[in-house]
This record gives sequence, C-alpha cells and structure tokens, in this order.
Amino acid sequence: MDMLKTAPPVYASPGVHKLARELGVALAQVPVSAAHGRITADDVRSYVKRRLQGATLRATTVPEKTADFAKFGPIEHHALSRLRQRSGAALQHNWTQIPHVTNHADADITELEAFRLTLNQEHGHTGVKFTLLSLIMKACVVALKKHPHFNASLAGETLVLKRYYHFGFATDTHHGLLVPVIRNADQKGLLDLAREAAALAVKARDGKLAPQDMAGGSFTISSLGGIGGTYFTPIINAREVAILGVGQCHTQVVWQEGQALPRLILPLSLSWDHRAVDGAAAAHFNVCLAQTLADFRLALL
Ligand code: CAO
Repeated sequence: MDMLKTAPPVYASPGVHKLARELGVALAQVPVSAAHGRITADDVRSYVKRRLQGATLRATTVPEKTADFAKFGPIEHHALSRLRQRSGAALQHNWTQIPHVTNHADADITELEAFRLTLNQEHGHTGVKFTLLSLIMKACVVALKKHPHFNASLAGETLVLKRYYHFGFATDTHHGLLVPVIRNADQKGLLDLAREAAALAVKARDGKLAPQDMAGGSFTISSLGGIGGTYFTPIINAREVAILGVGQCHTQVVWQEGQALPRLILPLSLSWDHRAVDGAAAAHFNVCLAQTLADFRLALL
C-alpha cells in the first residue's frame, strides 16, 4: 500500500535535467515515452511543443474533471496512483504519436501444449514451470531473426535494427502496468526464461523493479492468456516498433485432411508502427510466428 502513497522518483540523465532547467520544465510533469521509465530529451521537447500548441497534457487527459456526475447518481472518487498517471501519460503519447495497425492471427499450439505439459511432468521436481510465455519468447526470437524490422527503433529517418533480443513483458500489478525486460532471450533456455519472467513479475508486483529492469527492450509481449479473452490491440512502446498481444487459447474444430479435428488455437495480435513496417511484412511475421508455434522444431533451426 505504501507504493500508492510514495511519489516515484524522476529518472533522467544530467543532460536532460539541464535541458529541462533551461526550458523551465518541471520534469515530474513530463510523460515518459519509453518502457525503461527514464525521461529523455525528446520527451522534454515533445512536452514543450504540446504546451506551445496549447494542447497541454493535463487538458487532454482530464477532460471530465469538472463534470458533475453526482447529479446522475452515487459516485466514488479514486485518485490514480502516480504509476498509473505516469504510465497513462506514456500510453497516451504512444497511442496518439505512433500510427498503429494490429494484425490478428491464430497459431495451432496443440502439439506445443502437449510438449509443454510433458516437460512439466518430467521436470516437476525442479519446482520451475515451463510456461507458454517462455515458448512464445523463443518463437518470437525465430520470427524476429527472420523479420528484423520488427526488432527495431525509429530514430528520425533511420530504422535502427537491434541485434539483441531483449523482451519486455507487460505485467499487471496493483499499482498499474509495468514492463520488465528479459535480456538476451535468444541465448537462454526455456527454464531460465520462465524462471526469470516469474522473478521479474514478483519484483514488479512487490514494487521493487529498478529502472534498469525495465530498460532496453527491443520487442514487447503482452499476454492476457492466463486471464481470458482473444484478440486485442496492444499499444506499442515508444523506442520499439511492435508489440505482440497473446490471448487465451481455446479448443476449436479445424478441418484438416478431410477430417474435423479438435485443435488448440492461440490468438495472436501484433500491433506495429506503420512508419517502420508495412502490412505485408506484418502478415509474414505473424505467419512465421504461428508456424513456429505450430511446429516448434523450427525454433531449433
Ligand atoms: N491461454 C490459456 N492459458 C494460459 C495462457 C494462454 N495463452 N497463458 C497462460 N495460461 C495459463 C497457464 O497455463 C497457467 O495455468 P496453470 O496455473 O493452470 O498452469 C496460468 O495461465 C498462469 O500462467 P503463467 O504462470 O504462465 O503466467 P503467464 O505467463 O500467463 O503470465 C504475466 C505472466 C506476468 C504475463 C501475467 O501474470 C500478467 O501480468 N499478465 C497481464 C499482462 C497485461 O496486463 N497485459 C495488458 C497490457 S495493456 O493494459
């Protein structure tokens, strides 16, 4: 509960503090665009630009503050936590500044899930679970290696391709949304990925993530699979150009080789930045990802 009351510190480099001082900007009011939580010089400049255009963030995020809802019925006021205010500002920035498109796809994970359950039976004594999320991370490495434009950042007129695979994963906490980052997912085994994700999720929920735990992501996965629902439109983190949403798998009858068969289907939703990539590339990425999840031997190639 203390987390809700304590104002989080402002993270910014000395250069950014200096810029903010020169421009007369209070850094605490600047929305952070990056998942790592550090305010950048671009964040400060965008904030000033918006202020100059008369479109202050406050005016746009709190349009109903003065509305008198009480005249229609009983209401309650709940103050937004500082984390929710700050992540909300970053989400608003990302949603309005990045031209998003979301492609949906299905992956047949019947064999993959059977494999995962077998692995868990065989390794039950280790106390660590092989999770679907860790298998999805491995499949994403395959798809991103084949389609490197999705493991990238836009820097002005340049697309910066990353040769590392650092995956942010959205984590729901009592204080709001946090995105810890697993580094070098390509170099880690399934158990290590599962162990690390579980440890980072606990750290996030305990309010103990350090800024470096959330820094440097090259691609993000947002899994709502453990909760429910199918497709959605995840919001891209600025500094990345794509995010994968994962829904809950369900059994579906699929017509295969003249037979109606029950198959386990995983809904996927890839949001991508239309400045960086095009729809055909996104469709290829999703096909590659779905094929790898359907036949995980492809992850070994
Ligand atoms: N379909 C069906 N079941 C799934 C599933 C899927 N896609 N993914 C996971 N599950 C099941 C698992 O099998 C597990 O069940 P058991 O306990 O019976 O084994 C259960 O859900 C929990 O799975 P898990 O321990 O592997 O956790 P996870 O990988 O699903 O999730 C984390 C980890 C951190 C991603 C999750 O806790 C979380 O915070 N999700 C919310 C993310 C979010 O808020 N995204 C939205 C961002 S925009 O607001």
